[in-house]
Amino acid sequence: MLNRLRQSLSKTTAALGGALSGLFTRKLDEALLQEIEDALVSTDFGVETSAQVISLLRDRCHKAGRAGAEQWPQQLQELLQEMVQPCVGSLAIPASPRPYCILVVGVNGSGKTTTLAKLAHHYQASGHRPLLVAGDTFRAAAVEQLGSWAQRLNCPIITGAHGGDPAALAYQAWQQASQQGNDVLLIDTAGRLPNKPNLMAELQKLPRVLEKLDVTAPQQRWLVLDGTTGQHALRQVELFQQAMPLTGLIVSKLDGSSKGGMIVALAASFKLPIIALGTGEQLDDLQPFVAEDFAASVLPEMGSVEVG
Ligand SMILES: Nc1nc2c(ncn2[C@@H]2O[C@H](COP(=O)(O)OP(=O)(O)OP(=O)(O)O)[C@@H](O)[C@H]2O)c(=O)[nH]1
Ligand SMILES: [Mg+2]
Repeated sequence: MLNRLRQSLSKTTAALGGALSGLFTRKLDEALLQEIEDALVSTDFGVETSAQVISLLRDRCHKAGRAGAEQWPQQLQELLQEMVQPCVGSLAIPASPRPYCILVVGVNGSGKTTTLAKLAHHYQASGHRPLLVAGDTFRAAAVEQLGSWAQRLNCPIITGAHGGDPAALAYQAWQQASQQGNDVLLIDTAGRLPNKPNLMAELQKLPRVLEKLDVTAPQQRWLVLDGTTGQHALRQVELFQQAMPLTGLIVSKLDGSSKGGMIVALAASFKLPIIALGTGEQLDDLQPFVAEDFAASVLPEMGSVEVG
């Protein structure tokens, strides 16, 4: 599992390892702390989170005395693990209510539809009976894209008229799921810029309509973030959160040129659960977020470093 995560995140996590390479054998002092901070900023930790990490690392290593100065890479790894630990989310679905509604939102192209297919695959494999909802009714290609995943998954899908109201479709899907015994409703939505009020108003209508059927629906509102967008993701979280209280984040495309620091920045800035990580375009490229594995893959193979 760790190897798999390491492998999938290898490009992402190599970024910090690369930026820190050459520093591991040095003892910690203020000059080195500055260089570590630069490495963090350059790998998408962002200015604020980098400063926070450095301040915590300084205190921690200081407390550990001489050993602290030498073992700073281990201290840094533990620190990163502790920072992301409170944000470890879960894909697990409680025993009730039924259907359990998961709404997926995000900007254009962030990976929503692909993530939804991966979620359907995951829930099928864990014994659930998902129903896909093609809530991106504006582009025929979007409906076709989800439809072809549904076919591959042999998973039922509900689609509406082109340009139809996504909220009305979700309402209809909830009723169908409840009649036909589908326990998980996976609702796709059109990509949207969160600074466009009319698009956000349309998104807000979806939970309002579902609440009429079940006051607790949709139980999950997950924002899918493209892992390669770095610090821009933080602004997206803020804006989507203003429109609709989010219950979790999924970071996609971590197999690409992303730099893992944004995950730590997300954890430090929002305290929202990180539900899973997308690490490719295939159905099983969705990994649970495990703090220890993440920290281990961000700073790999330090055990062998000799401090001089
Ligand atoms: N490498 C990689 N590509 C991904 C991942 N997730 C999605 N993609 C690709 O990113 C592109 C956009 O993915 P979609 O799932 O269509 O994104 P979307 O958010 O539904 O896009 P819109 O509906 O247009 O807003 C597609 O080419 C996907 O195959 C991932 O984890 N890794
Ligand atoms: Mg889509």
